[in-house]
Amino acid sequence: MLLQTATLLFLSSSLVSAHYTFPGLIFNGATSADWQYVKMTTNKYSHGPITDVNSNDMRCYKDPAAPVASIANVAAGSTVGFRVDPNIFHPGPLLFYLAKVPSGKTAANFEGDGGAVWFKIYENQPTITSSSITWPSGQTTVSVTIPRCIPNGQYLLRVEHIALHSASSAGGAQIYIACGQINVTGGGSKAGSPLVAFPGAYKATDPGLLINIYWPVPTSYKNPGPAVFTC
Ligand SMILES: *[C@@H]1O[C@H](CO)[C@@H](O)[C@H](O)[C@H]1NC(C)=O
Ligand SMILES: [Cu+2]
Repeated sequence: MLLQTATLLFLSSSLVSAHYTFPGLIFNGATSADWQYVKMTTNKYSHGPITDVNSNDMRCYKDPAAPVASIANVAAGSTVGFRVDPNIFHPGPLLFYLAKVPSGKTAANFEGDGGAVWFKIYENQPTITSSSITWPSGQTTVSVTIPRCIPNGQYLLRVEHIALHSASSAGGAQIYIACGQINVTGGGSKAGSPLVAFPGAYKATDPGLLINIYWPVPTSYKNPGPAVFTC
């Protein structure tokens, strides 16, 4: 009994310290200073997750007092990433979304609001065996290819990691996000789609958010949100 209590205490404290943020943008082969090109997030110190998918935090988790961040010039077709502080510790999928900045706004003053503006450009899939479902974990950087075909202009690049270790009850999934500010050059003429809104795209009861990943071991996994855009 004592041993169990000690184990539980250890587990819960290690889970708290396992939270993470995405403060550095990686582009043109270099990692920027923290929050230089990424909207500073409310969890910059706590590293804590969003658990309410109906919250406006689902857009960029932006700290209301965030300083204005810069806009990174990146080529369509190039790889853009985020430094993870400290690393992706929890089990769950990694997703990336883009939102085109509407005319009259810049990536620095656009918050990803205004309805259906987001399209998904990447999601990974777990490895499922008879005894476990697992995702890549421990990454200190994560990255995505900016689609070659999207029109030039400013976008928000939203990284999202969904931690599923306590997702067996609604609201238990932990969502870690941040938005980089980019200006895409050398692109094409195919606008991203399908477009979804945050909040709105996810429900707490989506099968990819309300799931016991331990027992019985799932035999399939469906990421939340829309289909991935392809050029
Ligand atoms: C975005 O890129 C275009 C094309 O290179 C450039 O003319 C424009 O000034 C850039 N905008 C920003 C905000 O960097
Ligand atoms: Cu955590």
